[in-house]
Amino acid sequence: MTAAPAPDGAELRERAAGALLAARARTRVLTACVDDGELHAQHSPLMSPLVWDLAHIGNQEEVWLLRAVGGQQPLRPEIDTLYDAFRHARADRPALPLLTAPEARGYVADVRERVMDVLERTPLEGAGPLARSGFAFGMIAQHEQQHDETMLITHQLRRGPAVLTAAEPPPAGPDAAALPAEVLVPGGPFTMGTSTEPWALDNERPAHPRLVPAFFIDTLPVSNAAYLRFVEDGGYRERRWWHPAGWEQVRREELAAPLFWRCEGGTWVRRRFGVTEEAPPGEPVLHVSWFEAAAYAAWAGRRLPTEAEWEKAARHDPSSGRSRRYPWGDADPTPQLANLGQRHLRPAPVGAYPRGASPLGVRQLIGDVWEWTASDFLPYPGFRAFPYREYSEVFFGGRYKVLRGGSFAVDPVACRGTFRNWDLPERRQIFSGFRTARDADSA
Ligand code: AVJ
Ligand code: FE
Repeated sequence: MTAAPAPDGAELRERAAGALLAARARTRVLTACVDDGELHAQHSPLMSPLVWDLAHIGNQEEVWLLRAVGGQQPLRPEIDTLYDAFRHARADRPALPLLTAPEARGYVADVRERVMDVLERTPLEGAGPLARSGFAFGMIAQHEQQHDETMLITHQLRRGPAVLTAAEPPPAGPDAAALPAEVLVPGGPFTMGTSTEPWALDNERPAHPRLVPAFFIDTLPVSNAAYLRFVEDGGYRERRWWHPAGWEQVRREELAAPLFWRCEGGTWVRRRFGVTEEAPPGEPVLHVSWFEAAAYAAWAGRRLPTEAEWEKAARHDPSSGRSRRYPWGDADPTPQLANLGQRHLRPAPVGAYPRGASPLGVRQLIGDVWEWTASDFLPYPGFRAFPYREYSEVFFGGRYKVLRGGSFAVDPVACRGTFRNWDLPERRQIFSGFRTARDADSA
């Protein structure tokens, strides 16, 4: 790591307070732009009603910051099981006796007020493992931001006119058309994961060496235009491109294009936050499953990058041999470097954010779209569940595929070069896209 001075207690406290405040500002936008009745509606069986996410955010904050860190008694012990994600499947949550929207707002505000007192009084330097460096506060800010992305997915699934708006993302860089299609990442070891990033979650730890043979990776995420060639080449009608379970899904659900796409008089249009528009050719393809991403890659004579390849492309600095926090270096993301934080409600065109490129020139690894990798979600060597098994450990084992890099919908606090997301290979409501790779020795 660079020799930045370790932050002192006041700075850690300020960072934690800022992260909590930013998360709440976004939560407020996402839960205030529809009327309270609609907060109870279920827009898809894959998602909770927004009012569940809202109170769940407050409940997790109460459990970890008021009870575990602050040593306080439960405010409302009777609601814990309602907001335990492992107790009730998402599809069943609308039928629960949930807090009403005003009750949920009151609850999260009450929790937050008390949390700010706990933050004032908790020493963050030299504290126990939960509070050290503000970890528990950072974890809860990340949790809220993760649910803010989840709630944005619910908004995307919601029918009816648009209620959310945002500025357009920047265009592709002037050099975009001249970029090489792929970049060679030399073979050799690199450091994967982290033992030093203070708010990194358990599954990103510890830092460990990985040997990654030379490979080529796409300079840019796969665009709608490229994906459309697969669609129009009959990709969804040819079994040979598909994983058997993916092919079964294509047949069962009669899939022919990414989620939210529809063919209207020979033109593909897609619905995006209540607006129907032609899928912009230059934008990264969005709302594809792992099965679709892998099928496209097979059709293109390529494959998905492994998780280790993705992280090496994003973090390895060939000149120093060091793994950095982000593709551009160790500095925190800014609006000039990556499309994050729901500033824009869509990915930027492929080739945008030239300043965010990796040393080898790979672009848009952070932000825009979550990128499916070939890899199953598994623990790193030396993994220790912290602070609770249900954050990561119960998802290990091979049912879930890893996504990397974050989308336009995720806040910087929950996105970094080491951050690992995961989902089932059939899921397509998430803000997922991909890029492809190939072995360096494959002609
Ligand atoms: C890391 C995005 C898969 O939303 O299921 C939220 C994050 N964990 N509450 C999810 C999470 C507990 C998690 N993902
Ligand atoms: Fe949660």
